[in-house]
Amino acid sequence: MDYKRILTVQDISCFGQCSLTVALPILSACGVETVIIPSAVLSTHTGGFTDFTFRDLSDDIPKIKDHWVKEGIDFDAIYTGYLGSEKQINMIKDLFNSLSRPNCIKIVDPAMADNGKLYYGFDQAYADSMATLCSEADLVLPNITEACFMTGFEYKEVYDEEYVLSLLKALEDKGMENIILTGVSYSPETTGVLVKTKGNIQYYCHKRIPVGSHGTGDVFASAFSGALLSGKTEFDAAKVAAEYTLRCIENTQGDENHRYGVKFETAIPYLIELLGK
Ligand code: PXL
Repeated sequence: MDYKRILTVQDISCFGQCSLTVALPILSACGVETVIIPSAVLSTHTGGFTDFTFRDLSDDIPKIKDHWVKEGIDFDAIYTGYLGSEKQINMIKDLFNSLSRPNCIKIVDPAMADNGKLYYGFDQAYADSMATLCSEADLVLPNITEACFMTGFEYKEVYDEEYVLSLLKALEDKGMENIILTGVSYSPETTGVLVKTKGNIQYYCHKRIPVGSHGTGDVFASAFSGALLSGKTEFDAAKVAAEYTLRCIENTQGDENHRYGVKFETAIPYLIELLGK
């Protein structure tokens, strides 16, 4: 039985259904051994809450790495999400070098912005630094906003295919070869994901639900990474992740008290069905 081991590095937002509290169960559901490094511990995610706690765990990252190197612990894939600081971005580069098995897939979700804005606490220097990490990854998963911040490209709410292709080219110029660009929407009723691998571009278009939910980028990136490691191609993994994320949003709609993350747990059986397990 093919049993893959992935390391994911992102924060623990104790409440809010994002980052590690989403990545760990989703990757496990995909049948992948999931190892974590928490980059920080927050009481909630930063969007939509005030006065949240934030404990930076940067100092632990090199120590955990050193221990694992000594123990010979290594990975088939390393997937990073929300990181707390530029310092941590540089630490991830070191993890890539020290903890990769041969053919390790390095996946970076530059989780730092959405809807034309950087998340609380991030600035352009952080985005520039994230672009350098992305250039060292095998696969990057930015949304349109993140792609714009990493390239200096103008952010647009409404755009056409020519704009998106130029944005892809700008990412390539920054050294990103294989790109999964999320939230690519050419009409109000639809959205989709553009998958560029080895110079080949494919677009998966699906229904758009016009509500903004937190953590859906993390749900998508986790399901994508899990599906990829379970043997899907990049395009098929993007399709699985898109359909699963859509179902999570649908399962959350209509609950006025649930305005933070999505009810991703309720759609885990659907994810397993999509994976064909
Ligand atoms: O879902 C992305 C995310 C992860 N972690 C923290 C966040 C956010 C988005 O706001 O604040 C702490």
